Amino acid sequence: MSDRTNVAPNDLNAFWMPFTANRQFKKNPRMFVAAKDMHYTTSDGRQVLDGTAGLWCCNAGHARPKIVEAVAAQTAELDYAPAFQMGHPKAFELANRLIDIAPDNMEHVFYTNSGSESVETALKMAIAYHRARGEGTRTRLIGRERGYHGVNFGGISVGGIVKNRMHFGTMLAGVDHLPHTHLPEQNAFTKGQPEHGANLADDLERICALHDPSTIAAVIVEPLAGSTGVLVPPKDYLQRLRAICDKHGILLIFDEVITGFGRLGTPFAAQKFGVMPDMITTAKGLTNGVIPMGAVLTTADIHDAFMDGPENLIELFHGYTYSGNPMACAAGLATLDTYREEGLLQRGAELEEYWQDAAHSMRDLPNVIDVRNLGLIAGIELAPIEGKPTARAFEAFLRAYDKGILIRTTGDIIALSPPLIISKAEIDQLFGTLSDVLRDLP
Ligand code: PXG
Repeated sequence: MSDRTNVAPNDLNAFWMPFTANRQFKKNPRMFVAAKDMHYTTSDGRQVLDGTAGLWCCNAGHARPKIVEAVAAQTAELDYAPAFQMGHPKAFELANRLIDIAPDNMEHVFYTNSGSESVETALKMAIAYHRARGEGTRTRLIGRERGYHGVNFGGISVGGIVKNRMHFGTMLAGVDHLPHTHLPEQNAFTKGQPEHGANLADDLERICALHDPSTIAAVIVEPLAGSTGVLVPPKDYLQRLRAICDKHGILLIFDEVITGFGRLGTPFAAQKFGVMPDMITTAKGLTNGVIPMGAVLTTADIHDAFMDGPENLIELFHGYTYSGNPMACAAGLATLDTYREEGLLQRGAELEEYWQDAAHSMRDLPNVIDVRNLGLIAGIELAPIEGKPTARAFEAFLRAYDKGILIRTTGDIIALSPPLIISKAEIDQLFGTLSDVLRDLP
């Protein structure tokens, strides 16, 4: 690999990196050149344990043989098929396989290429669904503070991450937000779902009273908020949200871009919490992160509302050049095979307690002000350095990388979400190294 290690600083200039401190990175680049199972190989030949499944997407680990072979074979067999007015068998097969593992009320699949596109698709479907049923006044969209729904205009409008919104103007009109569910005074260091905060769902009644329910199309939330720093839903919170949506004829969308595909020990978070949404947005683990792909799952009720009018007319004016791309479908099918053969969609439940104990063993380390967890996710919140928010966690990230573990940070929160193939010994290594890092942090 020596030929790939000598990257002169000027060579890094053209690529404007996403969500990255570009200037810091380019002064001291961190490059991966290979990956296998639980590990990345760096350009200087080190092995790094993947504590984040890439970016919450490589749930089966890296370079898994079935997926590698399926993608390679698909390029040679059928590289691309037009997505509109044409089909190919694997797109239908994958949709059926997704419905097999999805919550019982999910019956249809619309393909996208990312989580952001899945969100845009679901929001548009919600508005168009009400219109198709003769309730065209229902156009408002309700998100939640601290929510992350990707980076497109619809997603940042319903999202609640301030930095992702403040630079980009007025965004969509007709959006409102529920309060976030972060209650550290009452819930800090809770194992699993917190006791306090279900009442925060009742704020939807206030929003309904303010705007009138007849103007509201949908509520979108992450069942467990990931990117904002792992906010586990309070007990009964999602049930209450579902009940209020039902009462007022509002669609409930679960954004399961990170919680889908086994992250919480069930195929989808909806099954873990026993709350059935009307739509589920997915991406990431759908193809193990190997080929970009997203999907929106919907009920028959939503789909059928569009299946009206003359049969030779397009029913929904929406879709992407790469919707149901053959390469992505091949990757998706091989990914689902791998999950099934290795029991990975349940593995998060089997490991949950061990993972939880390991995460909570961080609680007495310096500057740790909260530990949160569910399934194979953990959030470890650090007190910020005064006047320098995010600096402490970013320093932890850099030091962890030097010590051979990949972690993610958001604000001053460390978020961990390893591939579901992680062993107990690797969990020990992950948290053992992290505790060394936290002990020595400024
Ligand atoms: N919805 C949710 C809930 C997500 O977590 C998206 C939508 C957007 O997906 P795309 O594929 O458009 O990026 C996401 C993405 C992190 C991190 O470290 C999280 C995401 C992406 C990158 C990093 O928390 N989530």
